[in-house]
Amino acid sequence: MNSPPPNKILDCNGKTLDLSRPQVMGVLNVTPDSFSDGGAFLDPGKAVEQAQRMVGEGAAIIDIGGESTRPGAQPVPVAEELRRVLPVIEALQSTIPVPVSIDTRKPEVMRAAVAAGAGLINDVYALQAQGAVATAADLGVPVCLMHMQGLPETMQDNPGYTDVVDEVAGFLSARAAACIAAGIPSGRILIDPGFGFGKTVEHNLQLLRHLDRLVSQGYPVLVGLSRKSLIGKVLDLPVDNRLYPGIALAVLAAWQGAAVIRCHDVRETVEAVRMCQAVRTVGDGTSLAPDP
Ligand code: YH5
Repeated sequence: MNSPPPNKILDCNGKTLDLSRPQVMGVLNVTPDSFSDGGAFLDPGKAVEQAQRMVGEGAAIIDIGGESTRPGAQPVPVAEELRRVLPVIEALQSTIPVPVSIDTRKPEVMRAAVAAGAGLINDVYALQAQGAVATAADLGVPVCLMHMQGLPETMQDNPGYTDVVDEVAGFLSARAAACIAAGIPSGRILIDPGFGFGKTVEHNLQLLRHLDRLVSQGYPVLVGLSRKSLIGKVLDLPVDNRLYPGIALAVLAAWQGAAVIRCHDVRETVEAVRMCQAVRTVGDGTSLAPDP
């Protein structure tokens, strides 16, 4: 019998993220204007409670962002972003066993967040801000590079691609190459097609339909589909009623080999992704499925 491939364990500032099987990233918003939680977790005590609940439900990493990427959202000054995220990261560092990822584009926030214990940099600007690549290289934590067309203010105005899958794949491999050139080891890079960031419904569906092409680039692929407008647009559902279709999309991503599923509804997503993985791996010696 063939032995399974070696475990892909990422060192996230002393905590581990095991990417030998698909994992769930729980979203913790600490912005007062976030899309779907309405700033409910601005209080660090509440944020910690919510993060602990998500870990109990099976989240392997918790994502914290202090700046909204909502179209038209006001830019947040560094000091305000730090005020939002640092108390939460500090509190979580000692209370949860899983890594915290910091969703930011600002090198100053990356530095302070990692000093406070954050273990992964999740940058929807793919480290394109001045000094961001060098900072991430210096900090030595894994990075997630996301694709976005345009900027949040205008990205949904008229997104256009000749071939969305080719263009997103090309952008991500170029950003990965820039990171490697700056000294970030390839084993510390994750890539993300950026669902909803400068894409029409059709673009988003194409990217998910062909996610295996991104997976075949060799970097772990992270996807964020949970509660997003593409679900609202396909099914005409408000943000509060997007759980089941969001699970369907998470399964389609995991089925094609996505490594990390970023979501708000951790318990449901973990169950779905584990079930999906049981089917994917049946017979290979790593399966969770019971023996016949
Ligand atoms: C992502 O895909 N997304 S913030 C609109 C919604 C609901 C949720 C209208 N940060 C991603 O979650 N980081 C965000 O309903 C992300 N990948 C990575 N790596 C947007 C969001 C959301 C937007």
